[in-house]
Amino acid sequence: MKKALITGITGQDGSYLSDLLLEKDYEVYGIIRRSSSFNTGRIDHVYEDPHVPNRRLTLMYGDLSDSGCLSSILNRIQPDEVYNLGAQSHVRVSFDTPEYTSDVVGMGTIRLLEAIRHCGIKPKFYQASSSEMFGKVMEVPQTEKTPFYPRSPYGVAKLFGYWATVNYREAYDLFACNGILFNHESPRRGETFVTRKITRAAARIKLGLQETLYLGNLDAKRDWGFAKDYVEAMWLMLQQDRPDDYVIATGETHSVREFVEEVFSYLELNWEEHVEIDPRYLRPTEVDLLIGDPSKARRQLNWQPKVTFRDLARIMVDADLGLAEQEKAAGKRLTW
Ligand code: NAP
Ligand code: F7E
Repeated sequence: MKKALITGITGQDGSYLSDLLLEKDYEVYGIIRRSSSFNTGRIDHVYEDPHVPNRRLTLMYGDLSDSGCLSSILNRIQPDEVYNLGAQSHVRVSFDTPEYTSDVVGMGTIRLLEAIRHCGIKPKFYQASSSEMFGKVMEVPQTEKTPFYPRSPYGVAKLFGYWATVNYREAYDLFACNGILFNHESPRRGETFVTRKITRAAARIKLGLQETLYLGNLDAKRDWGFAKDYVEAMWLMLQQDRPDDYVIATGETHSVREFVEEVFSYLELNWEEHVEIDPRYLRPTEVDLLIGDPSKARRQLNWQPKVTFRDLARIMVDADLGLAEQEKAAGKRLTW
């Protein structure tokens, strides 16, 4: 039975990846942070679903800012595969906490790679690289060969992690891959990322729980896919004969305004009556346009996205309508 170690297991992607790996009969080990409130909401279903053998999921406390804990976890588990998904992943917040973001996202990757290098075996390594590294894009669409131009402390730190991964592959012959993933969303998406913020608010507006949605730049364009499709690409990268880097995207781009229109029209609401612009949500430097070219992943991994832009919006709205109905019945705000 293969063993996988996941940093960031409590996040959107960590939860979908652990579902996938458990289905594939892996023993899954996840690093979680100590928190003053519960932070395992996205993986609790593993323990509740009688069809999922939860004894194969083990959670351990740790942090990407603590090299000692990373080494001892690696030495103890001796995993076959390591997925580095842990991050302060919010771009806007990275302008408020640039040093912390760089430490966890950039240095955290080096700490984990060093722990791998010294753990006595050579696990395969997946690095959660990001389309934010393309930033002020030098080419449209973006491919594995497009030069980088990050526009935020988050993007800069991800670029450090990207190159660290390439360097450890070349210097130490590690099976290390960068997945350059474009934005991917789901009902498990954090509520402060724009798609979920929109679907969550629109569902609450529909049920009369909220009146207004405050947003920032409606003109930004993103290549949005479905998170469940994207974690499959992570796993596929580590099943190849050779380590490599891959763009994972849909090849389509839409503005934030288009996403708002899609969601509100599905709910038969007029978005212009509910959306207001709040400059607090603007960024000092913006990434205006992202659109990825996933043809290498299609060719070499036989991967392609299954969920369209419209279906993604609908999957998220349907889930958030369910949550809003529960909130209405409970008379208070809920998560999940
Ligand atoms: P997410 O929902 O924000 O999850 C981030 C995870 O990292 C959470 O489990 C979080 O723990 C953990 N974490 C935060 N700080 C940590 C630290 N100091 N040490 C250890 N773990 C820490 O992010 P996601 O959307 O699942 O994304 C997964 C990864 O892919 C991230 O690295 C992100 O930057 C990258 N990425 C995401 C996208 C996207 O569109 N989603 C695209 C490209 C790349 P808590 O639950 O305790 O906060
Ligand atoms: O913003 C605009 C905002 O925060 C998307 C992370 O997963 O994907 C994500 O980063 C766009 C931006 O995602 C609001 O200015 C307008 O142009 O949902 P987001 P992101 O910054 O693209 C990449 C690939 C990652 O790697 C990251 O980890 O939407 N926008 N109004 C807004 N954004 C937010 N959050 N909130 C607003 O009110």
